[in-house]
Amino acid sequence: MSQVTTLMTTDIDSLFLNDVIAGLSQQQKNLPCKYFYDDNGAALFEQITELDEYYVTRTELSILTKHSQAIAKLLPDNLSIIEPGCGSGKKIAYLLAHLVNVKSFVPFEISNEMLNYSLAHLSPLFPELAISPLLGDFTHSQMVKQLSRETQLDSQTNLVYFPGSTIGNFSPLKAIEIMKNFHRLCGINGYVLIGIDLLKDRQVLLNAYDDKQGVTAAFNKNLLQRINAELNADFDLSQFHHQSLFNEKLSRIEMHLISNCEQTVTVNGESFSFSQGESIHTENSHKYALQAFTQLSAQAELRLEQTWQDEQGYFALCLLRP
Ligand code: AVJ
Repeated sequence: MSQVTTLMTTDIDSLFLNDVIAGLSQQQKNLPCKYFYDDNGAALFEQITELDEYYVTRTELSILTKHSQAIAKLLPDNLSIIEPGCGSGKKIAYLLAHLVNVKSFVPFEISNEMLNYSLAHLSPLFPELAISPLLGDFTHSQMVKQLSRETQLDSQTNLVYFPGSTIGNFSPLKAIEIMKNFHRLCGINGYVLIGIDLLKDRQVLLNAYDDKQGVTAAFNKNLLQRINAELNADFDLSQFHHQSLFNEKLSRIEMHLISNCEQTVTVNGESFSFSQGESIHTENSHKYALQAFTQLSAQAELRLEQTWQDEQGYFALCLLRP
């Protein structure tokens, strides 16, 4: 079994507590969406990807099925592939199936559970492949800098693979910072392949984040459950409900948890009061026009070389290069 390298500057539990306290102390209460993915949250997200309303995963996989061979043809031999936030590691398999002589695959994940899952999934499929798993948070620029120094990844040619429209979770400014880090990681002759969710009919977007079965609502509320379990908190889950909305001005879906009543919640000894109808903002999912994404990439000094889309124009895979 491959050796997992851990890129953790501080204890992950105290980071979680600090982030939760800081988020709930804001005027507009918020919680970082990266904490959705504990074991239960990761399982709920897998369920979301199979919902009729959630076109995102299905559409991206159809693009990968159709175009992986063409994408692979554009990439050189002896490539190292880094996948930040690889999750279950299923999406890289499409590309790996068409690439020869891959030097190494580096799954980079904040969840140990998901990292192990991706290893267990990929090792038997690609027994020859050198897999070097990394446990860490790719949103921390310091960690990414440490990574490129220690592994000397920046002196070779790499592909940074970032599917799933994970980039949509970040504000444009943070997205630029992350793409700058990808620029550094891929090396001067490298490649960055990013999946983005495109702007589309509002109702299609809203349905994707508020499904009939309530899986997305459960996914959203699981964050409170996790905070209760891990941070000694007492959120009453029956007193919050899920809400999603489309913010036209900022071109993003927002998910919120709305307090059903006036109430006080305690987290690790600190009290937070909620008025009736007050929200905790839990996630943004930015939807891009290709033009806007091209401009964003340019600010990270990456230029768009090629894109692949589905027939409905719901989703795009974008190949970027320094
Ligand atoms: C994993 C970030 C792509 O924004 O669509 C799904 C997460 N949130 N349903 C997204 C999510 C609610 C998802 N990403």
